[in-house]
Amino acid sequence: MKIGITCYPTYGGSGAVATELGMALAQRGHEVHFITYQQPFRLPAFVPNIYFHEVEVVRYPLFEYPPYDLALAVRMHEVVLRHGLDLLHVHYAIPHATSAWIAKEMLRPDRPDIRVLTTLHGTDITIVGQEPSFHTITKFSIEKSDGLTAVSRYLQTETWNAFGCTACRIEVIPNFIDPAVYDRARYSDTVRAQFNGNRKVLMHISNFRAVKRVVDVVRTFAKVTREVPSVLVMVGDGPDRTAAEQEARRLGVADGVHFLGKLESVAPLLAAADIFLLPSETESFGLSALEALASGVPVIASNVGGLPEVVQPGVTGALVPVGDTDTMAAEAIAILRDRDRWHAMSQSAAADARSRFGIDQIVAQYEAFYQGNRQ
Ligand code: GMT
Repeated sequence: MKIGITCYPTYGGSGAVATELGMALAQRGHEVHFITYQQPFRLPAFVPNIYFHEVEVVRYPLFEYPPYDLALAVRMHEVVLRHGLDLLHVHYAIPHATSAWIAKEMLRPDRPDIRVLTTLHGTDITIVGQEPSFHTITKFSIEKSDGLTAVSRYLQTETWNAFGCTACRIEVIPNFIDPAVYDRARYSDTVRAQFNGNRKVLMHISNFRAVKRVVDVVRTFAKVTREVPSVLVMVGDGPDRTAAEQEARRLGVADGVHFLGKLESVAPLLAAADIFLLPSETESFGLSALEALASGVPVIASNVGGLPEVVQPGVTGALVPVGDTDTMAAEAIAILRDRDRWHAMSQSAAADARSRFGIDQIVAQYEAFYQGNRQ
C-alpha cells in the first residue's frame, strides 16, 4: 500500500510511534510518505521505501499565527495526487485529523476513495482536546475520520466519554517495541560505569511537561538514595526541567542527578537502568514505560490512565497513587534491596513486553486496520 503518515516530528511518544510504524511498514514493502514540518526525530537519514515531504509555512507580516493546519492540508492533497496514496494515517487529533479532513474534501473530485485514519495518542483527547477552544473541532475531526485507533482501552473509553461519540468505532492498537532494539544483553556496561558502577541507576525519560511530574521523580530519588545509594538519570528536556534541577539542589541530591537532555536512542541507556520511574498525572499508555520493561527494567508508575494495561504490579513493577512519592520510593527500595526479586521482575518485564507488545504483532494489527478501511 501507499501510506501517508503525519505526526509531530519532535521528541514525544506519538511521533516515536508514528515513525517506527512507518519504518516497519516500509520494511514490509509498503511505500510510506511522511508529511510534516520537520524530519521525524527517530527517522534516520535514508530508509528504503520512505519519503519525507516537508510542510512549509509561509511567513507574512499579517500572520501572527502562521496557518500550519492549512499548509499541511495543501501538502497532503498534493502528495496524495502526485504519489497515488491509498490512505492518510494521522497521529494526534489536533490539528492533523482536521487538516486531513480538509485535504479529503479538496480531493473529492479526483480521489473520492482516499481514506483518513486517525490514531489518538493521549493528550489530544485527555488534555488539549478537552480545552473549550478545541473541544468541538476535536469532536468533529474524530467523527469525520474513516477509521480510529486508540493506544489503550483507557483512551478508547475516555474518547467516548469526553466526546459523546459512542457510535464511533475505535480500535485499540497499543504502542509497541522492537525486541531486537530494547534488549539489555545487547549493550555494553560502559553507560553504567559512567554513572558510577556501584550505585543503583534510577531513570526517567520524557518531554518534561507538567503532566510528567518530573519534580516527583527527583523527590522519589532523594528518598531512595538515602536507603540505597543510587544515581538518577534524567533523559529528555522540556518546560519543567528547571523545576526538577532546583528541587534536586533544594533536597541536596544534585550531585547524584544527571540531566542528559534529549537523546534519540534510549535503548543503550535503559539497558543500564535498575528502576524506571514514571509518576505522570495522566498517561494514556506510557511508551517509555514499555521501552523500559522491554529492556528488563522494572517500572514504578502512577496508577492512572492506560498504565495498568502496561505495568503488572508485583510482576513487572509497581503502581502507586499520583503524587505519592513515599510509596513510590518504598516500592523502589524494596525491589532494589532484593536481588532475586529484581532479577525475576526484570525477566518478567522483558518477556511480557515481547509477548504482548512485540512490533510484528502490532504492525500486523495496523495492516489489518488499513485493509479493513479500504474502499
Ligand atoms: O504528552 C505526551 O507525553 C506526549 C504524547 C505524544 O503524543 O507525543 O504522548 C502520548 O502518546 C504516547 C504514544 O502513544 C503514549 O505512550 C503516551 O502515554 C501519551 N502521553 C500521555 O497520555 C500524557
